Amino acid sequence: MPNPTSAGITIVRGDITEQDVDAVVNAANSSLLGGGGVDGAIHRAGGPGILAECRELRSSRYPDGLPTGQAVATTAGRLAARWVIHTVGPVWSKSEDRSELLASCYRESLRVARELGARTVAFPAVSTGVYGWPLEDGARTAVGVVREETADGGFDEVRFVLFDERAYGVFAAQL
Ligand code: AR6
Repeated sequence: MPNPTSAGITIVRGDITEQDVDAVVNAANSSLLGGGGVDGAIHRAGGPGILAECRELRSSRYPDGLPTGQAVATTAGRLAARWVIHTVGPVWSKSEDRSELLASCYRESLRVARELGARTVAFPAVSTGVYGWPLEDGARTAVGVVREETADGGFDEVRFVLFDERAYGVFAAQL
């Protein structure tokens, strides 16, 4: 069971593909055509329908790819969730502060979730894997934005799903 904290924000150690929520967020890349980590797991578990919708989005709304910090939804194929919200996190940079782009991923994903009418949303720790974002900093941004965005009570639950014990501990400390 997710561990309830304040204002409908919960954390759980587990796999994002197994979450029984209205919408799961994918840590995608601009191509929207899949990759490793969360992205690979979501496409594997959800099946080819998600990729087909992503290809359609590429040829219609995002011919140059989904820009970093933005979010867009597809249906969720075989996942328990109804929707996948794909967002593109920034690659960590030592020389440039890209925190606002990371904050934007959480904010935009929740904006899309609201538009869809999703009441429960699960997030992975965006950018903290392949994209190299330091976990503590990523968790601070994630928790800060989600707190702000859920303050009006627009969601029943926003769940952070952390794949390993260390990430779970870091998010738990932030909450
Ligand atoms: N469920 C929950 N969390 C997971 C899962 C899972 N199944 N698998 C990994 N994590 P990453 P990014 C954790 O690399 O850094 C892809 O190739 C992982 O431990 O998935 O935003 C995309 O196509 C880490 O803490 O996403 C992009 O090219 C966190 O999820 C690129 O990686 C995010 O790791 C995006 O990189």
